[in-house]
Amino acid sequence: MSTDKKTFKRYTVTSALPYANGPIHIGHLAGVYIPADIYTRYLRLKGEDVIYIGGSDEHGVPITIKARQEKLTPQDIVDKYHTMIKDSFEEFGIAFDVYSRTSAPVHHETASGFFKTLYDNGKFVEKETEQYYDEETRHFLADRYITGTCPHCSYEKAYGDQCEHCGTSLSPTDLINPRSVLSGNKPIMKKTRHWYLPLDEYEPMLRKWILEGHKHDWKSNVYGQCKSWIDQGLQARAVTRDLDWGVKVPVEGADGKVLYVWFDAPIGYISATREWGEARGADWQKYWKDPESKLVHFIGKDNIVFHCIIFPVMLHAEGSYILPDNVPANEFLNLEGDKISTSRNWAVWLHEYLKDFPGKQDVLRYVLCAAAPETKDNDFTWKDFQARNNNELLAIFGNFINRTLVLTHKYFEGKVPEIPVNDSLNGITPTDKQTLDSLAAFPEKIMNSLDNYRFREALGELMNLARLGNKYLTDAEPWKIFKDNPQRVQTILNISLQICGSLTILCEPFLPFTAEKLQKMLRVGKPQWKLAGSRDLLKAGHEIDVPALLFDRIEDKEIDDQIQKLLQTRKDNEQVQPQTPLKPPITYEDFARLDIRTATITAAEKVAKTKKLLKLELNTGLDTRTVVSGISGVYEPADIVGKKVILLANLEPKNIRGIMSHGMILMAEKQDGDLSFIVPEKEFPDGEIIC
Ligand code: B3M
Ligand code: ZN
Repeated sequence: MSTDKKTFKRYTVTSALPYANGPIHIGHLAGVYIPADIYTRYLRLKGEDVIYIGGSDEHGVPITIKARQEKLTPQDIVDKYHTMIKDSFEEFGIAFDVYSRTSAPVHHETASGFFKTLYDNGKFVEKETEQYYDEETRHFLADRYITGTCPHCSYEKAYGDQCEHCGTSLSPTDLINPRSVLSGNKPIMKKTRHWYLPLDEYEPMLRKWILEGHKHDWKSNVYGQCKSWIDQGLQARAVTRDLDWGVKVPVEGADGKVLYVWFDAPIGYISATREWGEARGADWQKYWKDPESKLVHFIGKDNIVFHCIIFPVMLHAEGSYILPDNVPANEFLNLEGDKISTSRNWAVWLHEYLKDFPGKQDVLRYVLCAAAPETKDNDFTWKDFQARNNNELLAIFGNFINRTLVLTHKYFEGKVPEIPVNDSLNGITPTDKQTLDSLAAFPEKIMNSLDNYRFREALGELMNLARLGNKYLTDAEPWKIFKDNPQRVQTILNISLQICGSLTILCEPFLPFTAEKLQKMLRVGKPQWKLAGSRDLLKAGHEIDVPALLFDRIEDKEIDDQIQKLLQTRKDNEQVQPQTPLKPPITYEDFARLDIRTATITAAEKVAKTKKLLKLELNTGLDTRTVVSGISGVYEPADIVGKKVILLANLEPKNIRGIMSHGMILMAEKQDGDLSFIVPEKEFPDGEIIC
């Protein structure tokens, strides 16, 4: 990360606009909203001019599909989820300056105006192409309205814009065996006219801006994705769609067409800023147009191309906007070892958490920041949640504060004791000095981590400060010496209180609810970053309030309940999995005609120019033979040599891609396309009969 300190006058911080077609879950929080909230709270503490923008993304095919499923209008869907998302963010302490929505009139006007400017300035290319069309429902099938087999990984439920199995971004025409999501029918091709943003024309600008300009300060996952997109060659991208839900294309002859959701959604950041500014008579434009404003987009890794390439090209083409200074995208969070999935209900939903753990916002904020998927995918488990609460927040942070405050009341009637300068020990010992010096160094360390978007590291340092306090107090043992040397205890508690004071300030971005409780307990006002590390917050004689516990123990029962809930979800999912219907009965004679045997794979290689096929050499006990099997992608050739398999040995030979295949390996296949060899449970020689 770069250390050069370009200074900015103000900050414009955005976090991805969640689709208003479902509630928020821990994956969203860990990836996007918690880091963005920490960052903006930190900047506010430092007294910076910062605006934190959020809102709901209310257009796009996911919304209209959900509306169809629930037999509601798209507006009903977005109204329901926008309110739910907005309320749960608020309760969770995600402190947006504005939380808007893309169905708002101000957004339609802003997005439409933006398109019009680019259109009038000749920035688009107009093209007539043939696109998939569902004759029965009379819809063009863009993006998620079309599904089929992914040409890269053979996943059968890939969408027209992306394969969620391998992550590749797709066009509808890439899909093998495409089908309409609306009717299940095979689509036809039909002519349509659209506007394209010629990304290829901006390649030199992107190379200079990202590949040269941000090589050192952007995260390597973000930089790497951008580089690979640019190196692969950029193509013109359609920014309009044949749909009726969205921002109407403001051009004559464009009836029935709306802006592509990824064209309008990022403009939502601008509309929300405008809404914020207009509501309070503030100049909102400087947050987007003054080069001394720093624009930072917090997003998940699946949104990188839109925020680093497409939106910047739009902003650049428009001409009056700044480009993002950084796009600190996170990887994904898993839950109990499994990918979070809305459709499988495999998630911890924010609104449910808030109900199940009232008043414990900071615990989840803490755990999700401590385990944030900053550099790689990470896993959330309920056991880890419990351990981090009980062993870290409670045992280290809460315990230190509590002990210090209780002792201050016990020995000094709740008043910050003075460090005596004239006693025999001369007030401050080398350990005291070392502790105060360490304390003074913490704000800088935390600041450095936060400035470089390393939130886990920053939180780790915050906890180290609490550890420092805990150790200092434990080693000093004021309770043992008060009787004989109350003056020494004055120093010990003064220093411990200074650490409490700094924790109160420094924890605010991470644990805002705790910070508020601490401010009340210490009777200090709104925290200011510049006081952290110093001894100016709690002067001698300042009276503090009686302490209350900051964190409660989380018992096994609460965790077991959550785990049970997930196990139930897993069971439900297994039950609703549509099972392949039973085939018609066969006779024993039919079965007996199959020659099925044990065999061993002795060699394996990929079949050139195919995605799924492996050429295998098998030892069957009777002979050695070649079998071509569609297991590439699931198994690597090197991993399966030596594996015992079950072979249908008398299947008539077949020429597959120029290779004669003599038989078929029996596999178990899951609904999602995952495959597994079937193996005898005991050691078995080759050529034994399966009967
Ligand atoms: N709604 C995609 C998502 O939730 C999208 C983000 C828009 S940010 C402008 O992944
Ligand atoms: Zn795929």
